[in-house]
Amino acid sequence: MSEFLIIQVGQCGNQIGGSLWPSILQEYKILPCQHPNTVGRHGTSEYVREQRFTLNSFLHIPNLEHSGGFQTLNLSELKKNNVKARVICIDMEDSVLSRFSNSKLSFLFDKSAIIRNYPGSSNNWAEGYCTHGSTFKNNILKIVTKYVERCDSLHGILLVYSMGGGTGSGLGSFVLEQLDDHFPNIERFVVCVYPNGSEDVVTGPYNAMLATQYLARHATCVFPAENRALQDLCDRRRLTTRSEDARGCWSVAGTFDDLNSILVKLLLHVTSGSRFSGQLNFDMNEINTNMVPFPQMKFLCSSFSPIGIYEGNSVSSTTIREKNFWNACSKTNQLLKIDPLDVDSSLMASMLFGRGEYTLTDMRNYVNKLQRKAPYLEWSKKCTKVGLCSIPPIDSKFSMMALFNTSSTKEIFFHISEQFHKLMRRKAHVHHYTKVPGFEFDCFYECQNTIADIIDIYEEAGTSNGITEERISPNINY
Ligand SMILES: Nc1nc2c(ncn2[C@@H]2O[C@H](COP(=O)(O)OP(=O)(O)OP(=O)(O)O)[C@@H](O)[C@H]2O)c(=O)[nH]1
Ligand SMILES: [Mg+2]
Repeated sequence: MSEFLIIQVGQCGNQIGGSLWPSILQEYKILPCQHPNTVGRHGTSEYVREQRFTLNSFLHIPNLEHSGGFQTLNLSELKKNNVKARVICIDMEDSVLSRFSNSKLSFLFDKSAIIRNYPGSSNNWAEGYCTHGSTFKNNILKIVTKYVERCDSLHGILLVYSMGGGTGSGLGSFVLEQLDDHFPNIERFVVCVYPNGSEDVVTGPYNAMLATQYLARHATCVFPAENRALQDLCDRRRLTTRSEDARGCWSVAGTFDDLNSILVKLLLHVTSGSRFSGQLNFDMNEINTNMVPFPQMKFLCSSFSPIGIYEGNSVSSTTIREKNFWNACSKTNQLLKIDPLDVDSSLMASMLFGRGEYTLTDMRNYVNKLQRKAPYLEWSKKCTKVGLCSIPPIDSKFSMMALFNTSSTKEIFFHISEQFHKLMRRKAHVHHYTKVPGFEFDCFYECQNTIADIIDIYEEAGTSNGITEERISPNINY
C-alpha cells in the first residue's frame, strides 16, 4: 500500500495537521466518529480486517509484515505496537506544537521529528528561508532521510503550510527546495493557504509572492486554497445548518478549525485513491501526469461536495450523488475564489473522483455533462481523468472531488501581485527583509518576474488553443 510522508510547517500547517490526524484515525475507525451518516462497512469487524493493512499509508508500523496487521484497531493497540504518524512537524514557535505534545495522541508523534524554535519568523519570509533554513537544514534532511529509508513504497511527500506568515512560507519554501535537490524522484505535493484580501499579516503579499516562486520551481503539483474562499464556504455551510437546525444551535464565530476541516477533507480525499481499493483506482502521481499539461501549470483548483454533512434523508441517493457532482463543479464550492467553468476561461485538464457508492455509469454520465458545459480547449476536450474509491469519507455515504487546471487560476496570482505592488511601490517593510543575511533586494524582482510569467502562461492558454511551443521551458525534451 502506498505510503505518504507529511511535512507540516508553521502555525497554519501544524493547525491543519492538528485536525488531520484525528480525522485519519476516524477514517480507520480507531477514533469514534459521531457523524449520523457514518454507515455500512465502516466500523464492522470486516472493515477493520480489510483496512488494517492500509493503515501504513499515513502511519509507520514497525514490523508490519510480521505483526499480521491488527486484530482490533484502537489507540492502545497503536501505542503498544509503537506506531508513529509519518509526519515531520516544523514550527519556529512553540504554541501550536506544544498542543500536540499535550494531546492524547501525543504518543503518535515521534519527538525527533518535531522541530521547533523560539520566537518564530516574525511574518518574514526571509527569516524563515534564510535564517531558519540554514540553521535547521541538516536536522530536517536527517529526519526526512530516516523516514524515506524506512518506507517500502513512498508515494510522495505532502507539504502543508500557509503563504502569508514567515515560517510556513519561508521555511516551507526552503524545505521544498531541499527535497527537490536531495530527493528529486519523490513527488512533492503542496497544500498551501493563500491569505485573505484584507490581510491579517501586513507583509503577507511579500511572503506569498516569494513562496509562490518556490512552488513554481520545486513542487510537483500544488493544491492552493484561499482563506477568503474557505471562509465563504464555511459561512454558507453555517447558513445551511442554521436553516435546518430547529434548535437554532448555530455558531457565528468562524474559526480556523472550520476552515481547516475543509483542507483536511481535501487531503483525505486526494490520497484516498492510493490508500483504499476502488473500481477505478488512481494513485496521486496520476494526478500530476493527467492534470499538469505543462511544467509551469501545476496549480490545481480543487473542490468537493458535500462540504458539510448532507441535508435530510428524503432526497434519493441518485439525486444526492448527482448534486454532489454539480456542486463540486460549481464556483461556490471551489477552494479558490474562481469559477473553473466560466465561459471566458479555458480548461486545460479536469478530474472527477468519487468516493463511496458511485458507479462507473454515474461517472460516465457526469463526464458527458461536464464536457458539454465546460470551456475545454480543442486539445484538452474529451480528457477527463476519472477515479473511484469504494470507501466513503467519514461523514457521508459518498462524496465527489473535482480538480481543474484552468486559466482562471491566474486570478489568484493577479490578486496577490496587486497587493504586492501596493507595498512595493513605497518599498514599505522592505528593510525587514534586506537586513536578513542571505536575502538580496533582487529576490523581490525575481519573484515578481516569475509570477508575471505564470500569469502570462495562464493567459496565453486562455486566449489561444494552448501554449505555443516557444513558451515551453527549453530544457524539456519532447
Ligand atoms: N486556513 C488557515 N489559515 C491560517 C491558520 N493559521 C494561520 N493562518 C493564516 O496564515 C497566515 C499566517 O501564517 P502562519 O501560518 O500563522 O505563520 P507562520 O508560518 O507560523 O509564520 P510566523 O508566525 O511568521 O513565524 C495568515 O494569513 C493567517 O490567516 C490556520 O490554522 N488555517
Ligand atoms: Mg507562527
